[in-house]
Amino acid sequence: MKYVTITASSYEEAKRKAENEYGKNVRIHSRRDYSVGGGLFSKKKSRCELTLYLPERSERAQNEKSDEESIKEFEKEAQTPDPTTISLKERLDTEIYRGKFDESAIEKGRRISNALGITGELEKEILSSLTPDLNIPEHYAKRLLSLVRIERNEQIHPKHFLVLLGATGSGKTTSSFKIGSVYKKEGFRVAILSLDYYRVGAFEQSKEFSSALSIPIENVSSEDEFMLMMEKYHYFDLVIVDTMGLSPRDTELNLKLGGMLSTMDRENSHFSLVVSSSTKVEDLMLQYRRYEEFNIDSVTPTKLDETESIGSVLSFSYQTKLPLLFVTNGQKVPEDIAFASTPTILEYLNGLEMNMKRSEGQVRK
Ligand SMILES: Nc1nc2c(ncn2[C@@H]2O[C@H](COP(=O)(O)OP(=O)(O)OP(=O)(O)O)[C@@H](O)[C@H]2O)c(=O)[nH]1
Ligand SMILES: [Mg+2]
Repeated sequence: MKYVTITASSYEEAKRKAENEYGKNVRIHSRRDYSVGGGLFSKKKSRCELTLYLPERSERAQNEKSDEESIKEFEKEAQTPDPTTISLKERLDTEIYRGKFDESAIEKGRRISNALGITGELEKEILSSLTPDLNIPEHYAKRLLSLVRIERNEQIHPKHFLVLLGATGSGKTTSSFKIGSVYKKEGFRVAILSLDYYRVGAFEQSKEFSSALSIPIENVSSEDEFMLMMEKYHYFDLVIVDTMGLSPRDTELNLKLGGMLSTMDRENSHFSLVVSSSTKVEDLMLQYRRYEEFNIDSVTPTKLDETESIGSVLSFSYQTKLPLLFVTNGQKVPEDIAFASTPTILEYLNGLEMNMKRSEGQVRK
């Protein structure tokens, strides 16, 4: 018996060389994957070294069948599994093992994720695209931005009704006036219907915004009134519906909100979930589940000025497949709002140094 080694740029190439040289039934004893080069001016090259076991002629004849079997067995072990049948994490681990990624690239990526608060599926998707030859922060940012979904169509051509839902204090009322002003400036006729009737003082505050911004507001407390008001503002371009925060305890109130919203023409309505940006992903998911039955269409993150990074909202948006509609970044009504956009998001990816041009369209301060 005899051992020889064959080296090539990939396993497949090495195996092909071995078979050309020693015949189809060549027996692979072991395999080693490694990289060479990778200095300042050259990329790393991957190599695969196969050690072959060459039986003596007589032994080879006897073992012909078992050679074939052992090759098959080896191949089963050595090949990367079918990517469609394994999880992202397994694929990443396997590809690190095979030398396609090096661990330092992934480690750098993980550090960026931690700094930005990017987690879950979004993080895995970004990390799986990192290779050592890339400028990691720049590639991270580009990949991240390419995965963020933005509700452009609704921004430009809003449906007749825009319903703002979300936890108590998330910023629904202030956002409804901010959004109303954005479209009013574009020449839209805008009205607000407030379903926040039950709280003392809530409507008074809204009335003040209403007269300051010349956006009519109506207080609605029953399904009949709601239908009447939808009819009254039928000829307006945009009717924003400001709702009360669902209460985990007050089921009667929740049913009432559900009842009123169920009277809406869903085809002409867009439902956006208003969330505070400083909320953890797990808590955002809880909020989402509470409102899931309403078939939410988008997410509007608020209070960007109060958070270090927009990461948890982006992870949430990716996980739930909810595109971003607006973002708000301050208490000033109507100024502190912008359409969600790539430049706006870039502005809030603190800690990420990028060679990316920050273009116009940032959140107005
Ligand atoms: N810093 C900051 N504060 C905000 C922002 N948006 C809203 N707020 C503040 O958050 C508080 C709650 O805002 P509201 O608009 O009343 O929230 P809401 O969702 O209507 O609250 P409920 O009606 O009680 O459910 C107010 O003090 C707002 O000024 C923002 O973008 N940044
Ligand atoms: Mg409110």
